[in-house]
Amino acid sequence: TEAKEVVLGVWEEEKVYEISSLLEDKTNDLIVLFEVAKGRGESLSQFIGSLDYKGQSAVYDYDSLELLTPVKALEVWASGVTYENSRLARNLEMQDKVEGGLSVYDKVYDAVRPEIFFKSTSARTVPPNKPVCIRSDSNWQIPEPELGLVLSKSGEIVGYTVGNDMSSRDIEGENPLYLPQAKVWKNSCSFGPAVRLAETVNNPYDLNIFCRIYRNDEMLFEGQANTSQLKRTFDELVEFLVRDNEIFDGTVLLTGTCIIPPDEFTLQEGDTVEIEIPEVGALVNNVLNTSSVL
Ligand code: DO4
Ligand code: MG
Repeated sequence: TEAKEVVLGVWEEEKVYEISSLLEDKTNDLIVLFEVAKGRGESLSQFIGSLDYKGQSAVYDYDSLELLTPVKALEVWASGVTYENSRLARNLEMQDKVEGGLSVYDKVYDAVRPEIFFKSTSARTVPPNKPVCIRSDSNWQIPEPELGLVLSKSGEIVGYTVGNDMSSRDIEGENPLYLPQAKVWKNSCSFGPAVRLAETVNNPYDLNIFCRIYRNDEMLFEGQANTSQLKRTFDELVEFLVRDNEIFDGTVLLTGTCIIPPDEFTLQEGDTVEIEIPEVGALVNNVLNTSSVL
C-alpha cells in the first residue's frame, strides 16, 4: 500500500490545497503555524494567504482525502447547559428526582461559573468518517452537536470546528455524579472536518448548527439551532477552562448543545450522524457498538 502523509491543507470549495511542503519546517500542526504567524505579526489567515498554495502545491478533491482531526487535541473539554434547550432536556432526564425547587441544571444555567467537564483524550476522539460508539449499558444515547473552540495553550481561540459530544441520557439522568460515565468511553467524541480560522468569521454568535441522523438510508431526525441562542460567551467559557489549569496547544472546548432529538429517540449501531455548521463544515460519523470496534 502507498505510504500516507499527514499534511495541512487549505480547504476552498471542493478542493484542498496542501500547504505543509511550503512551510519552513514542513509542519502539519495548525497551532505551530498559528505561532509562526504571530511571530511575524500576522494573523493566521494573512500568513496562509501569503503562501502561494494555489500555484505551488498539490491539490486534492476534498472527497478523496482520508481526514484526521484537524488538530491533535490531547484533551477535549466541554461546556454544559449553555443553551436553554439543554437545561430543559437534563431536567427531563432527572424525571422525579428533582425534589421541588431548582435542579442542578437550573442552578448552573444561571450561575456565574459555567459547567465545564473533561470530555475526551486524543485516543478516545475519532476523526471525521470514522465510527463513534454507543455504550453497552445505556438505553438512551444521543449525539450532541456542538460548536468547538480550537485553543492555543494560552487560551487564544485559533478557530472553530464541529464537535460531537456523544452522551448517555439515562446514565446522567440516574445521577449527575455519573457524568464521566455518561460522557466518556471508547470513541465517544469526534470533531472536524476542518478548523475555520477565528478571524475569518464575521459573527461567531450567528452560526447555524444542523444535526441529521440517518437510519437505513432514511433521515430519522433533523434539528437546527443557532449560536445566538447561547447563554454564555466563548471568552467566558475559555476563562473558566484556563483558570488555574494547564491546557495544551490544540485543546478543543465544545460549547454545549442546543439540539436534542425527541425524547423517545436513542442511537443504534448502523446509524449515521451528520453535524453541519455551514461556515465550518460537516462532520459525519457512523455509529457502532463499542464491542464492534477493536
Ligand atoms: O450536564 C451535562 C452535560 C451538558 C452538556 O453536555 C451540554 O449541555 O451540551
Ligand atoms: Mg454536550
